[in-house]
Amino acid sequence: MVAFEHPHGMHPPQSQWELPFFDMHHRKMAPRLADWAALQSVDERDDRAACKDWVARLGRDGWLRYCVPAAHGGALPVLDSRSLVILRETLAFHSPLADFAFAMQGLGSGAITLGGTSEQQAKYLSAVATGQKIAAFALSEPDAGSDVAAMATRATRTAGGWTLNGTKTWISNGDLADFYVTFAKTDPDAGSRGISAFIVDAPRAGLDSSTHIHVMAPHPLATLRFADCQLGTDVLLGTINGGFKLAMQTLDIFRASVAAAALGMARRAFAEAVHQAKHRSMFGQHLADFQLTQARLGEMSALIDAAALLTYRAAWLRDCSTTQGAGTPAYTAAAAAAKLTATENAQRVIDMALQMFGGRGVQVGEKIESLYRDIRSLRIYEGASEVQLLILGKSALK
Ligand code: COS
Repeated sequence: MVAFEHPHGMHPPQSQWELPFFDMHHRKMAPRLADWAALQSVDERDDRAACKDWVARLGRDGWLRYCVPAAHGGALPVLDSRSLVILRETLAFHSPLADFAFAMQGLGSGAITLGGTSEQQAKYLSAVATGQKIAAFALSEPDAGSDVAAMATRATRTAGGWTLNGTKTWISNGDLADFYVTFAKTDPDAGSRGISAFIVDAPRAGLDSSTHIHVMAPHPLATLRFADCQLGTDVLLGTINGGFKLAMQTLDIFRASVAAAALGMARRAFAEAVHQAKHRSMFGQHLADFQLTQARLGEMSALIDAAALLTYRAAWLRDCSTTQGAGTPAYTAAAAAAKLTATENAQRVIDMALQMFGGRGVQVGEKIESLYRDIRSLRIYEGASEVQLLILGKSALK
């Protein structure tokens, strides 16, 4: 499955959507999206401005509607994991930042879709679907990344609602978002059973998001500092002390889509490598004529296929389960296997592709060079590879 040259740039392969995991509406949507993405041109030198631009375009042209259910302006009755997979794979093929902008609308609003009241859903979800509100998910802390239950941010009840104190960090869309779904301890001695979720509108007094974090690939991140931040009574999301499970259920949905983003980047690197192999002359022949090159392309192709099948299986399992993301053990393990395999395999595929470019591979401005930086964080965020291994190990022992 090789990408092909489109008049407006490289086009991702489409034959994977014929696999039995997908339905007719997926097969219709995918090429429309690929055509749309190929026509977009966004100046990505400033990642914050670019992210806003992508959200506006994705909202204007209806793609963000796949981040919310139909009752609130969404494209389909419920969040459909296979549509999310197609969107992320295709967007990441063209622009990892476009994929990021799309994904954050879903991850940032996912807990509202799963656990919000009808008032909360009405207030936020249709604005997320049109791109009028930018969403964020504030879970990680300086001393609580993989170990979510160790978080120290504290929410205390007041006469008027809640007060938040603490620090969240590595927050995607930090200082850009209109609201943060924020997790905080409401019963500090109860571990994972003492965490609740809150919807925090921004900007607001008591919330400082001015510390931006710069990373190796464009990605708007910031630290959030809550200092006696006063919130009303209507901000509690889901049940009191039910925040850990809500966070895990939200991550369950989006982990399979992170796998899809990694897959999109791997497919792009593979397409670039095939193009390079066919066009690069060396020792009187093309790179593609060397068996070494053919073997390398074969290895890349197998790594991509393995990642794709696990990713599509995870999405299909969730869409076809009656519980729709309620964290069934089989689905949680399938999403973990997909995220682990697709991100690790994509890193290897991109590295192999870069090697085929020689010096050009590390030249700033080359697509393969930016992919090499773009892929790295996917092995860390939304559950590092080690967390996915733990989930799979626990599941095996059950
Ligand atoms: N869906 C629903 N419930 C879940 C769940 C899921 N996917 N995973 C765990 N739970 C429940 C468990 O059933 C358990 O419930 P009870 O208290 O009723 O028994 C509870 O949550 C605690 O589960 P567990 O003991 O497995 O939690 P741990 O503290 O050991 O943490 C890991 C488990 C490491 C898997 C979790 O903390 C994790 O996913 N960490 C990574 C977080 C992450 O992705 N961070 C990135 C932030 S977003 S970029």
